[in-house]
Amino acid sequence: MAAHINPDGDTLGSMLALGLALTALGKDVTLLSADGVPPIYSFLPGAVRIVARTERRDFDLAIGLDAGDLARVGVSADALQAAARLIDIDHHVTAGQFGDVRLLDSAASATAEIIYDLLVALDAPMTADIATNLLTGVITDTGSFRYRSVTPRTLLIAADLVQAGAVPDVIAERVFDNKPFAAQKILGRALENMRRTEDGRVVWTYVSQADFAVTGATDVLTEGIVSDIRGVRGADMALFLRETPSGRFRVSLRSREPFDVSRIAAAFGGGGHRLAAGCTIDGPLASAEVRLVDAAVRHMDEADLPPAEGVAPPLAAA
Ligand SMILES: [Mn+2]
Repeated sequence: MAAHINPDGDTLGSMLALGLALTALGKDVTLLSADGVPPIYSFLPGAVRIVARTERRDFDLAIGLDAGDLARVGVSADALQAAARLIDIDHHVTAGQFGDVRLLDSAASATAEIIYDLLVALDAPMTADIATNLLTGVITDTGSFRYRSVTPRTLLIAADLVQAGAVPDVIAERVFDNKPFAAQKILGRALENMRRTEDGRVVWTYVSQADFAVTGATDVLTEGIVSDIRGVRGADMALFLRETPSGRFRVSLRSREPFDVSRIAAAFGGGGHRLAAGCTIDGPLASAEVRLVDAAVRHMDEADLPPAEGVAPPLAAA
């Protein structure tokens, strides 16, 4: 079975939980993650069994987890497609769904919730190791139970996983309080460079190649910064630009409802979801900022007229 590229806690936790359960049921299981296991997830029980690729093409069954579409499992896509049967398990219900069997549930806060249901249905024993993997998936995909996707069911499942031996503070410490020094230093640069529109509704920042050089950070270590930026009071949209060695800018966009950053990203050849999207834009910085912020302000003005039905007015900037 395979996780998606640039793996997160949900895809890895879901794969490991199902992998451990199927192994306990006597199955010969291969665990694939094209981009390996990020250091913050190396504590997940069973993580040492994950390999980046396989030459085997003789699998009876293949499972893609949390992937959105088959291409997102990366190099292992071939091995999955060669299997006698392919299953897609996901809480992203997208146009890219694949496989002979599809276990898709957009009401699940994480793929880990679906795996939990599956293990209950299989009557598989809920060990502490399996529970730790599943709870990590739920915690990371719900922003520690802060997102709108969290339902009473999410919390009931989490309670059961803790009952089974998962320890929330251990997971939190390994995942959240485990940042490389350089990641905190590049965050400092991003906070230093932060700007906002006069009304405060669009906040943006950048890090330059010089910032990367001085801090020793790489692009991967900037993950999460855009969400910190969006946490500014009164901000409905956050934009984060990172300069590439060729002088272009990778951009991450985040918004609150009713604003749809995927439309702004699409205007620059990128894509994503309503509240989280990305694109790449030509430099230099000053012109990239102007074009992006203009597009963001225009989108907000359009979204404000007429006000979307059933949506609470944005909080007033204080
Ligand atoms: Mn997920």
